[in-house]
Order: sequence, then C-alpha cells, then structure tokens
Amino acid sequence: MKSRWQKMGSMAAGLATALLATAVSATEPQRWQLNMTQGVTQTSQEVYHLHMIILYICIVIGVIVFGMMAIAMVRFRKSKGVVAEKWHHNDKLEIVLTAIPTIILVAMAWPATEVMLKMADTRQSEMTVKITGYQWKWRYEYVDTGVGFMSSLDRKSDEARQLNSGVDPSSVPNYLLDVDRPLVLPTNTKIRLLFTAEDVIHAWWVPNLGWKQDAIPGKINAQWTEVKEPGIYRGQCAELCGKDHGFMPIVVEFKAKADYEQWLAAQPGYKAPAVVETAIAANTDASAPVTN
Ligand SMILES: [Cu+2]
Repeated sequence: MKSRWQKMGSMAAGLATALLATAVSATEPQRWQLNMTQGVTQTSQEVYHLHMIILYICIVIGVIVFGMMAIAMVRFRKSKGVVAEKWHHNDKLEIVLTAIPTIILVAMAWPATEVMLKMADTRQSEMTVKITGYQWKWRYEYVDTGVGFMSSLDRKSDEARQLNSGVDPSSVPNYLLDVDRPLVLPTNTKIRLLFTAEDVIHAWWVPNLGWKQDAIPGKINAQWTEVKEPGIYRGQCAELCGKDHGFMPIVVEFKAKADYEQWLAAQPGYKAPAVVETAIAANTDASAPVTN
C-alpha cells in the first residue's frame, strides 16, 4: 500500500503535469480547468483580462464583507454580554454605502464598455461569412464567392452517441466536438461573421474566439474575428434548440492566407472574385443613367 506521502507526491506530480499541459496548449480545454480560456484573438484576450480584473475586485469585496461579518460575529457575540445599539438610520452612512458600490460599478462598466464597443466594430472587414443555424447543423456561406456548405456532427461521434451503440465514447477522438466539414478561414484577416437561423434560436460559440453569438430567425447579427496563427478551434451550439442541441458542434480551421485561397478555389461552385467584380461592374453600368 502506498504511504500517505507517496500518494500526495503522485497527486502533486499529476497536478504539475496538468499545469504543464495547460501551459503547452492553452487553447484546448483541460480536465478540471476552472478559469475561462485566454483564447487566440485580441478580443478573447481582452475579455479574459476584463474577467480577471472583475474577479479580483469581487475577491477584495468578498474579503472585506465576509471579514467584517466574521469580526462582528466573534467580537460582538451575545455570550460576551454585548448589548445591541439602539440607533437606526444614519444619513451619512447611507450616502457612503450607496456611493461606494456606485463608484465600483462605474469603474467596472468603463473598461467593459470599451471592450464591447471594440467587439461590435465590424468595419474594415476583409471578407464576410454568413452562418445559419439549423436543427441541428450549421451552414457556412462565403459571401460573394459562390461557396457554401452544411457542417454537421462527424459520423464517428454520431455512431457512438446512439443508444446501445456499443462504442465507448472515450475512444472517439473529439467526441461530439468534430464535424464532417469545418469552417475554413484565413489567418491575419479581419473576418465579418453574420449570424441568422432558419428554424429556432441557436448560438454559435467557439470559446477561443472570445464571444458567443445568438443566431435568430429573421434577424442578422454580426461579429468579427481575426486569428494570427493557423489552428483548429472547437465549439458548440450554446442555445437550447431542441432534442439534438448537444449534437451540432462547431469546428473552425484557420489556414495561412495562401492555403486558404487554394482551399477556397478548389470548392465546388467557386467563382473567382474578378468574375464577381466584373458582374457587379456590368450591372452597375447597365443601370447607370445615360448622360449624353
Ligand atoms: Cu442549436
């Protein structure tokens, strides 16, 4: 039998390995991970830092409030013969106790608003992808390129999730987090993403990008993202949308710009931008008023 020290030693080693794994791959969720991810975009990192600042403020408030309560309970306890004061209502105290939380709230709202304004700014995007939620899959359309496709749960996960499938889900890599066709996007490009849905409300959520966006039928929401390094990021629908809500994952693959362009050109239905531009120019010319 292992001694208690040996057990503690192996626990510490396990914890060190877990911490090391976190350091190696900060983008993949870890077992027992408590904090949110820092993600891979400027937005996600700003959101993370905002979250940390507010967490620290909450910790300070918690320590002060619970500390005062503890002191009051111990120092002024009945068994010590302490008699309660008879006064109530104190204008000065009430003003101070209203002003302090107000100042704290405004101090927190200031940086939060700044980040939210930046998140909402989709101007100067270099390309647009329209994302439509369906029960229970996603459709991706590369606006003005003619390329569009459905993305649904990959076959291995789908087989394993069936009742009495006999497949051990832990043997399936990226179980319920893999799709047949990922959304492929270029790195170092500001990409506008438009969201809508065809049936019920869904929400498109890839934690590493730093936001979660509702996809609502009859409405178009916009978000943007820009990722520096190629990589694969996973997410899920984050709005309860029916019985297969848990089975419509999201996979985004960021490729270097040249690789992305090559991939895009190989897609069925692809129209080169020149063709699109010429078509637009031709339309504009045709509809332009005759001046002479
Ligand atoms: Cu959904």
